[in-house]
Amino acid sequence: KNIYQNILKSISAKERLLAVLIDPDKFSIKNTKNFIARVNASIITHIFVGGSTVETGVTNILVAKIKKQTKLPVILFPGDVTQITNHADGLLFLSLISGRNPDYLIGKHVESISILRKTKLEIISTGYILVENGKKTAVQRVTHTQPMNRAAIQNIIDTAKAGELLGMKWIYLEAGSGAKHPVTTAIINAVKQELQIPLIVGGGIKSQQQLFDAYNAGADLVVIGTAFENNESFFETLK
Ligand code: 1GP
Repeated sequence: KNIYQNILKSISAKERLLAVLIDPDKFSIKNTKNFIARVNASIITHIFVGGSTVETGVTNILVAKIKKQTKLPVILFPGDVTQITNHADGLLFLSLISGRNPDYLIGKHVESISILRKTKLEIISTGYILVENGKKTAVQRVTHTQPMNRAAIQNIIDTAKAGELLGMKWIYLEAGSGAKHPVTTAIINAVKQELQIPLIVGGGIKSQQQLFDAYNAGADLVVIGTAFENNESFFETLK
């Protein structure tokens, strides 16, 4: 437990954090043992589980199976209330502050409380900012919101800062799963300079170079999903 406090400690010790994102919708549950063994042997520090569209009940079974194979913190990254399970350690309580859809700003959160009350999950308030990446993403489709223009850097900075001032524990700059272009280093750098809270970056990061670029620009925690799904040897290439 104490996921967030441990993250703050790691960041002050200048450690770089890396989360693998497992999307239950794209993941074969039979592969869990083998996949998590590779995660355990890699530089990955956190496991995120979630997706934009996941069949009800699948996340619960998958997370229980993952927890049996690893000591790494397992954190839900839910696209919907149905993905909440007490088998995980924590939950990103995501408010999509780049969009103007009340359901994803506060509505789903209110809906989730009766479920969260029955869990012991560590809830981590997260300002979630979708940045345009060159193609339409699942987040955009499901939430009916527009991503932020990648050229409008000041607007992205101001959105992140507003999230911090609302009391969010960290900001997640998201290009979307399978993004053509990751969030640019210029955006990461500009947002990082403005924030006192940690910065998560994800979406479209497929190489060690892109990972380093994100860290060097100021990302505290990077999230990678697709590159691990498509190429399991990617685990070994990261050092
Ligand atoms: C998506 O940021 C995550 O929510 C990870 O994206 O699948 O492109 O690595 P990728």
